[in-house]
Amino acid sequence: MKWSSLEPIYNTMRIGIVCYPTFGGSGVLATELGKALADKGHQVHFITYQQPVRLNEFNANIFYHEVRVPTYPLFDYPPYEVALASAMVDVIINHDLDLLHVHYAIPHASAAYMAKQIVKQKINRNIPVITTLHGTDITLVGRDKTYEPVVTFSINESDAITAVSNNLRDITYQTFKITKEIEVIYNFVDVARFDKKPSEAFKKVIAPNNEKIITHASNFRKVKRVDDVVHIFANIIKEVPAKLLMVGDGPERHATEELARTLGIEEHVRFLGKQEQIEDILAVTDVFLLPSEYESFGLAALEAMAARAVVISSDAGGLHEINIQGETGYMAPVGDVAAMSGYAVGLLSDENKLMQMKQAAYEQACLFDISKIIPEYEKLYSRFCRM
Ligand code: GMT
Repeated sequence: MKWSSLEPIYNTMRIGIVCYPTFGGSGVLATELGKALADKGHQVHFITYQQPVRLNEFNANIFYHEVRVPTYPLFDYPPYEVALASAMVDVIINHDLDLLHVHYAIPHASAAYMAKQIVKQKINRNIPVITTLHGTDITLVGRDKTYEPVVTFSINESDAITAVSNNLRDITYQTFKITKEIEVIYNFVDVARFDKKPSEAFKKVIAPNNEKIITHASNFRKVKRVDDVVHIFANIIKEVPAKLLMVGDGPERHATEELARTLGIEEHVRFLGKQEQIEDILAVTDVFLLPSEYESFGLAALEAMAARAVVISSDAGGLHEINIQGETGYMAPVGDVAAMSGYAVGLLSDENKLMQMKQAAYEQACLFDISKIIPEYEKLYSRFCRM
């Protein structure tokens, strides 16, 4: 209950949070936000099709409502959005929610619009809807013609819109005809959770000869350029003894494992799959690689920095909004494997520089600590408080 000592700036609220329950950044962020709000005394209702992965502790202020999508032989595609909107209506009315905060536009913003209309008609109440844009809902999926009209409409119909970085806000304005203000509220990290003492026993297992530890964590989608991670690592171990930890799973995993074998470096690479205790892995990490094609923000990078790992990444999207070139980490153009390898080798060969940058990365992460960002969401919510 670390929040209870803080003075609330207004009364507590009943908040509905809609997100993807998986390991993706938007779901992680939404879950951590809900947990923090519950710790501050707000009542939080998660509405989603599965228990969110980071929702792993009991809190009397947290409620989880599972969206069930009944199947029927006629449905080649079970209508999740309809089931979700109906669940939203049920929770809004029966738990007297003050507002709905949806994370990731598709299909959450349009389902929220539908729920809003139904609640208006049923009980003549206007339920405020806040939509937080996370990245691929805008940059990859949302801009596809198949979805664009609905995405544009439902974003514009939201009572407030937030984006997780300036870069994502700008891209949203460029991509869609948005008629409202998009407010930027940066993603956050619970620094206290990630600033862990490295486990010597774990380190010994991973790097028995005190090799440097390099980590990558993602959903192994094309946008993450996981093959670049392996190529960068192959260059690193030509100069510095090191081990690579690949955390997560997704469509590119098998090809990436194959690449490690083709390059003959498989004995130095461990594919760990999805991991809930990412902070234990980050605690032993020296360098975190994130060479993505695009990152609206790069929550994984921020979590690594909070764990005192130095992030070497592409300079795509909003990554430069969290990392400072040459001070807290390094960035290079997308696909510039040689530059990212060079930065890593230079850093890992200079122990003083490595220590100094790890500390700088940690201090930078502290600027995005949960205690600084949660009040921004509360302030936003308070604009919609019922008096
Ligand atoms: O990175 C992903 O593919 C997952 C995706 C998601 O929506 O779960 O992450 C996006 O949202 C995160 C949380 O706001 C951001 O930190 C990631 O940068 C963003 N990913 C992309 O923009 C590719």
